[in-house]
Amino acid sequence: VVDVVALGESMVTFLPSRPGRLADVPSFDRAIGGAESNVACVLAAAGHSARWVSRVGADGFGDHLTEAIGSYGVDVSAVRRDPARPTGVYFRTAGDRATDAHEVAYYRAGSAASAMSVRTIDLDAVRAGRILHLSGITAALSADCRELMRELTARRPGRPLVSFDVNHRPGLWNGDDGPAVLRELARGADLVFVGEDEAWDLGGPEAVRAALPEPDVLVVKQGGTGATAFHGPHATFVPALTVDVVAAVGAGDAFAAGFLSATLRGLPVRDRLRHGHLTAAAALTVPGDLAAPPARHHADRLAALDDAAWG
Ligand code: KDG
Repeated sequence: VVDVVALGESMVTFLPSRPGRLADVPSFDRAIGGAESNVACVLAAAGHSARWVSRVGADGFGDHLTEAIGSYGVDVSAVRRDPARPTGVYFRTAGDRATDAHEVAYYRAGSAASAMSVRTIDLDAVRAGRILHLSGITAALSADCRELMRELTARRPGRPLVSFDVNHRPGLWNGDDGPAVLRELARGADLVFVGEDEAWDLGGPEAVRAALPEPDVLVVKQGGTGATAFHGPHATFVPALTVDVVAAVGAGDAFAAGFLSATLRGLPVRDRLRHGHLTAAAALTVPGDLAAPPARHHADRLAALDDAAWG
């Protein structure tokens, strides 16, 4: 049994060669992005078995994505090629370090991944892990993708532990049905990650918990402040590490990967949060989405430091 299966769209990502407005940046460096494959890559780099399931075009960018993600040790055998649709790509600006305000230009409408559906995805391959990791981005891609997400978050006996990162991307949703769909999907998950800023103005972490009683664990990420895990009657807060942020992109995925790695290892909730922060710190200090996670023995030693060291 594979440890984690992640399903979602990945894109070839173009990172700016210098700061500035999209209108002014003269050239870009190729990288890879995709919230769910980021999680799979970091988990594989951390020594877990991980599979990424998706669709890409039968084009050079599709080759690059599958090869690059495969090079992390992620199983890409269930990724399908679509001869009729392209691989999605996106461009981003470096953004402002203090506010992380950056421009993103997606070229993904009608992409191969937007044709993911209950008919075009190998559902057995998707359900073969101990954990299935999904994100709200997929639900925004097409009606077929939304149906697939509903199928994968339906509560059925024997399903894997379903992990869901809300990842509300307002620019991908037509109209304002995003929050309602995301809440519905979150209710079908066992473990939910949500950024405090995307917690739908429900009045803070406690109110979000009240609105989402079903998931066993709800993790509210509070940016540079820390993260709170709500589990049963408990709320566990762990402050974030203070790092010199280069780019916040990918940090949420790295946090989820660190938390999931510690979950797979049966560590207590406090240590799951600490491993999330340690893995996120690595991603925060590189320009792209992906950074090597800290080696397990180092991370374990840092996670075991006393509360004073953790702020
Ligand atoms: O979490 C990082 C992702 O936002 C990035 O890789 C692109 O998946 C992406 C998306 O749809 O925004």
